Amino acid sequence: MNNQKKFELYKNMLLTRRFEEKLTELCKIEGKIPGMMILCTGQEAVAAGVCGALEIDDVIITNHRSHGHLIAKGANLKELMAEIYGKRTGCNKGKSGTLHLAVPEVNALCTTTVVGGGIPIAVGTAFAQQYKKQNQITVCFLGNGSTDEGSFHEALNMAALWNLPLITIIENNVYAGAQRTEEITRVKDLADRAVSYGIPGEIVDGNDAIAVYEATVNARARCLAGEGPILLECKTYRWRGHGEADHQVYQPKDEIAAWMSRCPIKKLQEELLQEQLLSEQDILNIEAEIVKEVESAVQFAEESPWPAPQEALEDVFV
Ligand SMILES: Cc1ncc(C[n+]2csc(CCOP(=O)(O)OP(=O)(O)O)c2C)c(N)n1
Repeated sequence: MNNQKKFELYKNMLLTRRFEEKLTELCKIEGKIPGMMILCTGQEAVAAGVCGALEIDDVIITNHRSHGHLIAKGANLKELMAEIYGKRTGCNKGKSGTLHLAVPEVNALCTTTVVGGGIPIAVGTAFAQQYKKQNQITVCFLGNGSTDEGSFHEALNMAALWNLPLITIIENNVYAGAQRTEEITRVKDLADRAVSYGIPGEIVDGNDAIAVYEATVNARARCLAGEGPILLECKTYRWRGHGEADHQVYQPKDEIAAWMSRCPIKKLQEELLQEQLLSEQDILNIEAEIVKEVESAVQFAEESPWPAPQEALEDVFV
């Protein structure tokens, strides 16, 4: 992996972290951000590593924990922030809010909050890519909870049977809502579920952006070689609650602390320092640049107009 890519992964993770930290502040100020707020804090290495291995033409289909995926795929930060505010300048003209974001310019086609709802859509886009002989693949991001849905099993079976260019990323962050994985399934490693469909399933350290990147590069090459789908289970942890209104009473404090000590951003930062690819001063400069970028996204969103009521039915199927 070249040094440029390592910087890119680092910056991407940091940008997502600072963007979401800003969202945690904003959603506590009444009237700033409407609706539920779901963050991927602690899981940034999965988003950066996977999307860092993709080309812009590759499609991603994501779920309710999508900010990191969209930022890493190259979404415009100002338009993303404006959308989360519900403003007309947002990437979906203020109609999606945070939970249904789509950024078609970078082929982030769909965020669905229906658990397990993304994978049948991803089978559709992967089928189209194969049918049209496009040199592109589809990536579907799912939480561990979605692997207990029927849609997951039907879709993977079909993708396997048709040899589709599909990478399924399971972000196993230990919980689905307030339930631990072991309360829901006896399967310890969700990557094992791939065996049922005759496709490979790999376990990846989801807090190691470089490991995630390399696994995705290999998986993508496999898809493009026509060898069919693959499942990657990225083992990670969500630092925050299911949503920002969740007080995490069911998450043991020492468990959270143990995973926080394995922060994916700190990990890569230490590696870059050790390899002398970054200096302490570079870290301060990158940090300042990112904080500025987030602040200007907030300013853009604040200053943007609300959509007019008569625009409510534009660009939607009714
Ligand atoms: C079909 C369906 N069932 C239930 C819900 C309610 N729900 C929203 S998120 C969630 C938990 C999802 O857990 P997981 O897939 O592991 O993703 P995570 O939130 O951990 O990233 C549930 C049950 C839903 N949105 N859709």
